[in-house]
Amino acid sequence: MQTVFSDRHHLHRGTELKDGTISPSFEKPERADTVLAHVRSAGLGPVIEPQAYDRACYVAAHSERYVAFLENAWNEWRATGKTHDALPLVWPVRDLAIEREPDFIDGKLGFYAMDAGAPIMAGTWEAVRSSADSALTAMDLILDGARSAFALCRPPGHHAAREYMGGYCYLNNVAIAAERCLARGARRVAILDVDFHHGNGTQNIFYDRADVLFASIHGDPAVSYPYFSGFAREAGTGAGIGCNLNLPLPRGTAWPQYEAALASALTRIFDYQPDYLLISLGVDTFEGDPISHFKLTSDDYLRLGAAIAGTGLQTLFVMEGGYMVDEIGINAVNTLLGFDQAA
Ligand code: OKP
Ligand code: ZN
Repeated sequence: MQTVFSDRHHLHRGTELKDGTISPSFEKPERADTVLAHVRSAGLGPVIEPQAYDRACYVAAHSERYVAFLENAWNEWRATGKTHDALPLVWPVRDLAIEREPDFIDGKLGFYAMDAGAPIMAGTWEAVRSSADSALTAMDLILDGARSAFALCRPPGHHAAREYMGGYCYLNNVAIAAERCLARGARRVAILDVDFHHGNGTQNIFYDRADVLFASIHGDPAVSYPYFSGFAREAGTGAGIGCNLNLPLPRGTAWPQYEAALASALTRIFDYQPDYLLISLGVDTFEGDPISHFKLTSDDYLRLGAAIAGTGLQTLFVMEGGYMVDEIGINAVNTLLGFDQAA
């Protein structure tokens, strides 16, 4: 299968508040470079650069004013004299006003963020665009007939909602790709999110829609980030009732229990009869991941890929999380090899 990758992800190298200090983010450039190295050494297939897409493709999944915020945030921050990463520190929770976008950048950052986990610096927008463009380019390969494609996206996207960033995510790459499918004539699209963390952003974007099925297997939000989304009772709203499937699993989940959840997600996807399958491929379900709590092994990712291939659907893989840098290349590529061998 072909991989779409842009070097421009290097323009984004964020920091993270942890243990009382600012240090380099777990979501670092070496992640994507390691995956690329394994794509090459495993001989997965050609690696190509993304095409440039119109911002209307991003606005399909996000609000116009949110995309404008992302484009302008660094310049507005720099205009206040600051040179370090922009981070929000105040949020409009519960009874506070959410009707009005603040005029000043400090307020805008909180208005358009769910947490302090999505820093903005000089190169962030350029990197974020290249990541979304990689998903769009890989999607177009599939829409033009390929059985599968791999969008090696960085930064990731599945925590980014219609109108907020968070959890290392800015534009929701898989949602933007799903909208591309529909714009190019698909009737129904299924998204399966196998990242350890619930894809709250993807759920948010499609929650009231019947043309996109969102299924996610993730750490129980009672004890895992993002805490406020991902519960089993969240099944969709309005026309989208029944088109959102959350399968939260306990800390310590290993392959046997994971496989059972995967089987029920794949059955639901098969019954939905989508035209295309999109995978939010996070490999932070690995036993050694520094910020997650499942116990999958490197061989389990071969089984994951094979199970996904069993649907028989044309499938786009979109890179999300995975933080054990030495292993994420092996585990991501094992998923793709497992798919290819079973397809
Ligand atoms: C992203 B993905 C707040 C950040 C807390 C966020 C984890 C995001 C995971 N300071 N940690 O789903 O792999
Ligand atoms: Zn994750």
